[in-house]
Formats: sequence, structure tokens, C-alpha cells
Amino acid sequence: MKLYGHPMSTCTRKVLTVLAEKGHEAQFELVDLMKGEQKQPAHLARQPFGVIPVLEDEDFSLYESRAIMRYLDQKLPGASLTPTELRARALMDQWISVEQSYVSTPAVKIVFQRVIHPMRGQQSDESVVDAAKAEIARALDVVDRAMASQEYLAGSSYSLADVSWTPYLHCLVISKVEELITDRPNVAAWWKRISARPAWVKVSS
Ligand SMILES: N[C@@H](CCC(=O)N[C@@H](CS)C(=O)NCC(=O)O)C(=O)O
Repeated sequence: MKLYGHPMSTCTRKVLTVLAEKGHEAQFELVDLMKGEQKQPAHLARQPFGVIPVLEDEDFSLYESRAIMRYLDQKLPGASLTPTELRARALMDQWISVEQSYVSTPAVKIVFQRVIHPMRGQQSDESVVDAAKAEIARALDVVDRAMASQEYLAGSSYSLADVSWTPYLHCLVISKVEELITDRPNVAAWWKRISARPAWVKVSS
């Protein structure tokens, strides 16, 4: 298998985390975002929207990180990251959808302002950060209530939903808005659990 991505990209990290959880490695093909390689014809032939990641498994090619996560979880041996029980699986899908709809975009906005722009010598626009923080706070309030009575998003076991949230919570930490996590006790306890997993430690180090 080949994975086209960038080691710092949140979407690539979701896929790498699933691979690591399964104890599997794919051949990693760097798509250098700093050089704009994702918009070059060679990559557009793999991913028509000009973003990463892309998975190639022999003659099968797949893009969209959440679809790739699901494919790998079904295909590879190792502990399943998808609950078999109908309602737990439905909750997993609900939380992946919440991440995609309300969390990933503001989290990436914050990282751009607080980490990427300063790296490029540009100033962070704190009005963008404040608006994005408010969006994330709303989502994390909802998670905090849900996590009062369970350990993971889908219930009692770690699932693809937890994988899909982890890189965005990490964005908050590296962007120095960690209080969004630590001010919410159930979110904080959950983050401690999911960020300590060996797969995530490997992917994020
Ligand atoms: N919905 C896509 C989003 C992919 C995406 O936005 N990837 C980012 C990196 S995390 C990217 O390639 N950004 C470069 C660009 O937008 O030019 C997925 O989940 O795979």
C-alpha cells in the first residue's frame, strides 16, 4: 500500500494513526504542501480536489481521509476500530460527522494563524482565532456532556471517531489554546486517554 500525504497534515495523521493502531505500515509518499505539490498534475491525477491524503492499494485508489480510515479498518487485521453493535457504530458515525462539520475547519484556521503564519513571518489575526475558538468551544461543550458517562465517543471502546478528533485536538495544543480542552474536565480526561495511545504518540512525534 502507498499513502500520499504529509506527516504534519491532520488528515494524513488520521490515516497514519489507523495504520499504527493496526500495526501496519504503508509506503509513505511525501506530497510537499510547502511546494504546492498537491496542486501539480501528478497529484491531481490521484486526487482531483488537490488535497491529501490518497491511499493506493494495488490497483485501487481512494481519497478522503475518513473513507480511507474506514477502508483500512475493514481491510487490515488487528483490533477493530469500528463497533459491531448497531447503536455504538451509529454514534461513531455521528461523532465523525460532528468533527467534519464543526471542528476540523476552525481547528485548522487556528493552526494557520497561530503556527503557520508566524513560521512564515506573518502576524496572526486574533479575530480569526477568537471566532474559530468560539466554534470549537460549542462543539467541545457538547462532547463534554456526552463524555460524562463514557470513556470514548462511541461508548466504551476506542473507535475511528476518537481517531478522527485526535489531530484537531492536537492542533489546539500546539496553537496554545489548550484551555479549550483543559477547561472541560471530561474532554480533558478523554484527551489524556486518546493522546497517550502508542499509535498517536508514534504518529505525532
Ligand atoms: N476532506 C479531505 C480534506 C483534505 C485536506 O484538506 N487536506 C489538507 C491537509 S490536512 C490539504 O491537502 N491541504 C492543502 C491544500 O488545501 O492545498 C479529507 O478528509 O481527505
